[in-house]
This record gives sequence, structure tokens and C-alpha cells, in this order.
Amino acid sequence: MSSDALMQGLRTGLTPFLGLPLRVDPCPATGVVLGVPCDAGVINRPGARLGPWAMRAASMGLGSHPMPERLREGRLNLGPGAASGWVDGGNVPTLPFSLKEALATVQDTVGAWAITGSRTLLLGGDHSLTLGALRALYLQHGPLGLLHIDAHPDAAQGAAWGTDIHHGTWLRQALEEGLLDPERTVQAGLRAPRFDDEELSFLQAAGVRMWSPADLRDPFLAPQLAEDLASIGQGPAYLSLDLDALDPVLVPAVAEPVPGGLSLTETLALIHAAREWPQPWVGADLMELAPTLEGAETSARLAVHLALHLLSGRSE
Ligand SMILES: [Mn+2]
Repeated sequence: MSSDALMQGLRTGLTPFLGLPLRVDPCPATGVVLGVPCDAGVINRPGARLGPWAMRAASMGLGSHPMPERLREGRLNLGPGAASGWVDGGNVPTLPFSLKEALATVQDTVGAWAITGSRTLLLGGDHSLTLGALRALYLQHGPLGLLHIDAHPDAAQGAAWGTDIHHGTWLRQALEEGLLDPERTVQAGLRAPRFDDEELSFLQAAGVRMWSPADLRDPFLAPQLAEDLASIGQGPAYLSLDLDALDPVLVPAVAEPVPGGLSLTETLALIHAAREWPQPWVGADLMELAPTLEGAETSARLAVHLALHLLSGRSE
């Protein structure tokens, strides 16, 4: 964000994400940030429908260059800013009463931007809405690789709640619909308590690579982790981040916080691994920020920090 954008935000009361130009109609751009103001797929503790507003407000006044990781090596050149060539596309106009219609609206909106060549970053919104983006990007690119950073596997059978689609089932839906290449699908941060082992068995049988926080921290598994993360990008890929992957001390304002989560450093290491993919991810999302819950300000701040790194190039 330039200081001009900060002044404009103060003057107008509008806070496009990171001060990006606001373009509510699809147009060719490097990428578009889209809010998804819907939480119709949340089982407990709603509030994520307000996530996009919280993240935009928290982005106001931030510099667009992450601090260089190292300052004592004499390389202080900041390079291009994060989100260079990106625009804020406003919110996806989801109806709050029908998850099915909301998914179709996300698919239509993401598809309309993708067809212009724009990459997409969703600001959630509950995690079920990711399915709409995957459906749209599959139509554009074919089966996608997926880096899924989350405390939960999100591959539950929907029958228990009388619906196939809620924020704990979208990954199963995506795999069953063939939207993903399971050989290029990796989950990181998994630690939520289980009812049974059905979900994990399903994922293992599908060929998905699952990493718990302890696995991620095991130095003997580091080469395997690097290999798994690199494999995702051997084709068009998507990066989906549920903010509950991080420890609830850092991000309490999520529907389903689970103790024992990832640190910021660990999460950034995963995000930075995606920078090494031959092609940048075609879509990404930051889901489940529920600013009605405790710790909203600090949670939103951290989400924006992650976005800044998601939208930064290799040189930063
Ligand atoms: Mn989750």
C-alpha cells in the first residue's frame, strides 16, 4: 500500500485490500482478491461471513513489501512489492441463505476472473466455499495440485449432518469430483480430534500426503516434506489455508480452534515453499476468519501478514 492509498482510505472510508485498485468487474490483471462473505457451511461458531471486511480493515496502512528475511547479508533491495498488478475485486455476491447457490456464485465469479488470465485469492468466508473456486479453476486448468494448510482434514462424509457440503467436507467433494490430482495433494497442520478413522483412511487411500505439526517438525522427515511440497507445483496448483492451522494463541477468531497449532514461522515456510513451484499457484485462499469471535483484531492482522507473503514473489 502506498501512503497515497492510506490517505485515500482515510478520506473515502473505503479500504480495498492492501490498498489495491478496486475493480468489481472482471478485467485482465495479474490477480484479483475476492472477499467471500458467507458462512452458511459452518457447523458451530459462525461469523466468517464478516471475514473479508476484517481483513480489508486490517490491511489498511501496511507497507506492501515484506521485510527482507535477513538484514545482515547486505541485500536490502526490496524488489517489487507484494501484489504487484493485482486488484481488489470486491466481494463475491453470495446469498447468505443457500450454500448451494453461494457455491455456484463463487464458481461463476472465480471463473469470470480466471478466464481473463487473473489468478485469484479468496478472503473467507467459511472453508466450504473453496469448493466453488476449485470447480471454476478445474474447468480452466484441469486437475489441480493442492497445498491444504489446516487443523482439520475437511474430508468428512456429509451424511452425518444431512448434507454433502459443509466446511468439513469440501476436500472429499473435490477429490470425488476429480477436481484435484491426489498425487499432488498435500495437507499440513492436521491435529483436530477424530470421531473415527474413516476420514484419514479415505485420504490415505486416495493418495493424499498428510502432515501433522509433529511430522512437520521432524528433521528426519524434512527431505520428504520438501519433496511433497515440490510435487504439488508440477502442474497448476491451488493453496488453501484455513487460519485454524495456526495455533489459537495466534489466531483465536476461527470457528474451530484446535490447540497445538503451527507457528507463524512454520506457516510461512509452507507458503514460501510454494514460491519454488515452476508456475505460481493459480488460486489461493485464506479462510475461516470469524471476526465476531474473541481476538478478532490480532487474528485479522495475522491473516493479512500471511496474504502479504502469499502475494510476494521469490525475491522477497
Ligand atoms: Mn479447519
